[in-house]
Amino acid sequence: MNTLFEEAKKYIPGGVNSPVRAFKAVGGEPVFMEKGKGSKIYDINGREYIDYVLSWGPLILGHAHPQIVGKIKKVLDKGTSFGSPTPGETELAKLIVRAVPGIEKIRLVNSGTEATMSAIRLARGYTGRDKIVKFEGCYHGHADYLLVKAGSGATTLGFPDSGGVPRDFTQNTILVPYNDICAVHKVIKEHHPEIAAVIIEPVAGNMGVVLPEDDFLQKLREITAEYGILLIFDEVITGFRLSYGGAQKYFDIIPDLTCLGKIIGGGFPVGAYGGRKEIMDYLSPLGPVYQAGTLSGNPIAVWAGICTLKLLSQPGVYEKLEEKTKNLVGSLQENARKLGVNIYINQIGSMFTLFFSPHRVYDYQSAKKSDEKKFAQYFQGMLRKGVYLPCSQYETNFLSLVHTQEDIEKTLKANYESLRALK
Ligand code: KE4
Repeated sequence: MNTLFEEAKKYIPGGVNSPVRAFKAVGGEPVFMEKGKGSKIYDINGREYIDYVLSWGPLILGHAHPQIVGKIKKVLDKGTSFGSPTPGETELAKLIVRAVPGIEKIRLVNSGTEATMSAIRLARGYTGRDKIVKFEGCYHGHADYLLVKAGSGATTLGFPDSGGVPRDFTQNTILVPYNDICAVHKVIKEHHPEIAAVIIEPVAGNMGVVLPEDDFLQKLREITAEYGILLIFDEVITGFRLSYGGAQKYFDIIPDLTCLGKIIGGGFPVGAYGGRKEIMDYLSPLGPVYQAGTLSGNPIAVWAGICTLKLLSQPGVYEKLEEKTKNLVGSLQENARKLGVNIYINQIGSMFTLFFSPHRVYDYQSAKKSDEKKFAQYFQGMLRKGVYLPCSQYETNFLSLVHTQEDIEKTLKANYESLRALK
């Protein structure tokens, strides 16, 4: 019995401040962590794990990067928040504008949820239209109208997928299957005068990693532009993960609005949304679309973000990350082949998911064919061997710049033994 967990559950619903952390999908009780250093994370008993969660994506430079810690210690001495403009906010905004092709202006917020919620309000304000289109299996944070599940049929008006979301809050949300450009065409043909935006994870990370097929993003860009519908790339995960300009640079597809989070905060709470000037200037105090935040752009998170982006802008960073990840994934596939275990891996850049499925995974329905029980057994096996994976089949594994060859070899050994134990 984990007394810390029992104690936490007395005061915090489910003992966690974000549901996925409760280990519901993998059984057992969550591990309470106390510190991180580089590619490692340590639980309260000092046990070391190789970390592939990296705080669900932000820690591309690893835990407690000395240059970030050093910078933040200095910034802290000057105070933590002023509720006024500060030079650092302009510095971070400039770095992002220069890096991300689709962003001419940007607004900092405090989470990915705030970023997507605000981008959608802005799209509605700019177009004067109410409906949005999202893709099944994509997660964009917990704004009411985004917590929707599909009804019957391929393209449907969303139904609430959470308690507390009134039915009519989801009336303007249309769901289509990921990678299904025909379904998108159908919806747009039918509803285009009312559709403000299409929002998508350009590489999905919340049904496990699911890649956009061939020219799916290109066709999505073309049809939304044709009907004056704003294309919103939710790059909370892929922003500065897939490349220094995110997925839009990696695939050379430019959205109208981009949502960011995770990496740009360097481990502190930051989100952001940005896009073309004429859209962004609809925001208060210039325009009619309101959005605000007490701690938006606070100096601690901003300087952690600046430090992170400067380190990521060094030449060769993303090539190194992708090569290291490809090597790991190739060996994971080899282990499974040798053992005759059915797995399907999607990988891009330094993100990957090992699906316990013999089938190709290209959308939510195919991802859901995975054997969740097998995944849970595998997760627990890896945990016992000192490898800390995301505690759900439908999440993304991340590598950092500081995962070593020794980490990779230890991971492969643990993987082989954990897969063998499933047979
Ligand atoms: P936050 O509000 O959790 O900062 O961001 C929401 C969000 C928006 N868009 C994408 C593509 C995201 O992945 C997220 C949050 N990601 C999840 C895990 N994949 C965060 C982990 C959690 O919910 O605890």
